[in-house]
Amino acid sequence: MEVKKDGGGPWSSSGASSAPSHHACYRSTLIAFFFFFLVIGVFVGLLLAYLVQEQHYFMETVELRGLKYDPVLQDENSGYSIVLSSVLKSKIKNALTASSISQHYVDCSIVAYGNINGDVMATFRLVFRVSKVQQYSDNFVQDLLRTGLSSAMHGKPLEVPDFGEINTIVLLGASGKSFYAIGDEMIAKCPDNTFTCDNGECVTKLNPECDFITDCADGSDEARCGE
Ligand SMILES: [Ca+2]
Repeated sequence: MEVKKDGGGPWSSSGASSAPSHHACYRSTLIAFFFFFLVIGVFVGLLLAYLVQEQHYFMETVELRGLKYDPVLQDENSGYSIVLSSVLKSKIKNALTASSISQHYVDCSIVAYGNINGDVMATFRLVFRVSKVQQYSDNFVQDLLRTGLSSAMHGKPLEVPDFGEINTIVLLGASGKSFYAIGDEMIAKCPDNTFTCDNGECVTKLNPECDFITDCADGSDEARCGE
């Protein structure tokens, strides 16, 4: 009993003398708690921004040079439409699942087929699942497609069994002023009246070189202007 009293002495005496500071102590504890929860809140917010993923859609249009257009493509149950869609989807899927963002790729669906100078034009929708903080730009997705499709074609035509082959895939730019030609090295080059960027992009604007406006996604049209 006495030991306990002695032991408690210093503690209880200091506690008694600081009775007015009880409020200050209480307040600082409150403030500490407030900041603690604030930090936790910010942390959880950031974590959610990283973890919560949402779907992002990209629409891309390609010209399939060498593959003859047929109106039956408008019927999605026709053999031509089914075969071509499956070829395109599998090539696009392979291109994207082999890339750095494979775990974010969700799906590709063919939205429409059209006729461009007698060849097939296809519009497809890509779906990615990404967090709010890592949204992709159109250029980024086009770059992935270009690299993936180039390696899928391997400089050779892409076969569409029973219906023909695709010599060159022209990836039309989202901006409409530039595009990529992918495929056979000999055929898949930019048309004569366009400018070829280092990354293979074709710019349709007249004289894009050294006009102080970046026209190529890689900036190569403005890169060698001081020389
Ligand atoms: Ca330029």
